[in-house]
Amino acid sequence: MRNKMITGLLAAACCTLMLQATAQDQQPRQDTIALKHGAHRIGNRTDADMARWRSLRFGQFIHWGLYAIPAGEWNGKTYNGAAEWIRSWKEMPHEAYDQLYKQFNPVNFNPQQWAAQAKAMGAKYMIITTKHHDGFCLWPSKYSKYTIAASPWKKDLLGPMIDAYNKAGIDVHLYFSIIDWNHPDYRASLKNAADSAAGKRFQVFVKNQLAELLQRYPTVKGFWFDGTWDDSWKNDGAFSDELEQYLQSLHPGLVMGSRLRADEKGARHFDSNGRLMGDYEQGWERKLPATIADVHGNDWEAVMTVPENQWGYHAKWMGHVKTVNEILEMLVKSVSLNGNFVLNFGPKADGTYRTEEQQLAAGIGEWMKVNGVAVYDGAYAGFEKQDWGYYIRKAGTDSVYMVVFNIPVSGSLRVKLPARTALTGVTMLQGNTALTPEWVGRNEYFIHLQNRQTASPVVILLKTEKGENKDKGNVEKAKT
Ligand code: FHN
Repeated sequence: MRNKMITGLLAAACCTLMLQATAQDQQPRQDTIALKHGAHRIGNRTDADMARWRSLRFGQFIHWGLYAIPAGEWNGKTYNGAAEWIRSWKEMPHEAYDQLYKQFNPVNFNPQQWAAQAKAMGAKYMIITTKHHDGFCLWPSKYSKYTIAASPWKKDLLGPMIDAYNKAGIDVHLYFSIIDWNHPDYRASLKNAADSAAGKRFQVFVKNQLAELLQRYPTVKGFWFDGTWDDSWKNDGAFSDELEQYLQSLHPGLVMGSRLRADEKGARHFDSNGRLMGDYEQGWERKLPATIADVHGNDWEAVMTVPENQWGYHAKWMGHVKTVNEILEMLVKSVSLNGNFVLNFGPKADGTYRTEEQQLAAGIGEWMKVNGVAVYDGAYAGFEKQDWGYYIRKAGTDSVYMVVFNIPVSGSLRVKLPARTALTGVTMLQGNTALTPEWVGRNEYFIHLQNRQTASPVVILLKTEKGENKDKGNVEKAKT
C-alpha cells in the first residue's frame, strides 16, 4: 500500500515536472492533480501545421445536411430554435426526419462556386459538417447506411467540395459530431451493462469513420469535433485521449480543438488542473473574449452565426441579422486577441446559398481585398487599446495595423506607443495614403483623419522600430 502511494506521488511529481519543463507562454505553476489523460503539453503547438492554422485567421463554417429540407418548419409550424436541431423538436417525429434522406438531392450544388465565394470573401480555411447530430453522412461511409449514397444524389459530396476548396487555396477541416441520433448504439449516458456494450461498439464505429475520412480525404488539415458533452463521452477520458493520439498517428500535424477530449475526471476543454487539452481553445461559440487576459496565452478560435443562433439553413431568419461591419469587427477583434474567426453559412437543400449570405460574403470580401493584409498572420500587438478600434501586429514584425471602427468627432485617433518604440511611418491602406502623425507628448501621437465618415472600417499601417520614443524624457510629468 505504502509503496503504491510513493509510486503515485512520484508519478504525480514527475508529471508536474514534465509539464513545467515544456511551459511556454503560461505562468509556471504546480499542477495539484496527477492526471494520465489531462493536457500533454503546456503552451501552444509550435510546429508548421499549427503555425499555418494560426496564420490563416479567417475561416468559413458550413452546416449542411438533411435539416436544410425542413428548414426550421414542420407541418406548417415554424421552429425558432436552431434549424439543425429540428429532429429533437417534440413536434417533429423522428421517423419523419429519418426519412428525409430520400429527398436530399442538391441538384444545384456547385463546389467550384462555393469555393469561389469563400475565396472572394477572404476565407483561408473551411470547416464542413461531415455529419451533424442527426448522424447523416455527407460521404458514402462504409460503416453506415445513412449516407449520401442512399439519397437520390447518390454521389459523394465531400470529395468534390474538398477538391474545389483546395484548388482555391483554402484548407479544409472536417466537423464531426460524436452525438449520433441515428446510430442504434449511441447513448447519452451508460446506465447498465447493455449500454456499456453499446458504448464500446459505438466507439469502434467512431474510430472507423474518422480513419475512413482521413483515408478518403488526405488533404484535410484537421477535425472539428462537436457533441462531446454527453456523459457517455466525457466519462471515458481514456478513449478520447487515445483517439486523439490515434488520429495524430494516422495524419501527423492534424489540428484538433479542445472539444474532443475529457480528462479522467470528466473535465472538458481544460483538464482538472486548468490546462488546455487539444490544440486550441474551442469554446468560443457565438461569443468573443473581451481582453487578451481572457485567452490565457492559448491559441483559440471563435465560431459565429449570422443570425443569433442558426447554423443549418432556416427558411425564416428571425431577430437580428449581423451586418458586414459587425462581422468585420468580430473578425478583427478576434485577430487582435490572437484568435481565429470562423463565420457560419447554412446552404439550402438544393445546394445554393440564401441571398443574405451571398451579400454578406461579398461585402466582407470587398473590405478584405484591400485590408485583409491586416488580418492574415495577425497577432496581438501589445499596444494599449484605444476606443477607436483594434491594433493587430503582423506576427513577428514591427508593422502594426490600426483597424478603426469608431472615428471620434475630432477625427483624431490617439496612439500610445509601448516603451522603447519609435514611429517611423503611417499609411492608410485605402488609397495607400501617407499620413502625418502629430506628436502629442510622451509616447503619444494623434493621427488625424480628414474624412470622418466612412462606410467601413479604416485601416492604418504603423511602421515602428525599436528605439527611443520621440520625447526622450523631455516632457515633464505631472506632479500629483
Ligand atoms: O449543437 C451544435 C450546433 O448545432 C452547432 O453545430 C454548433 C457549432 O459550433 N455546435 C453545437 C453547439 O455547440
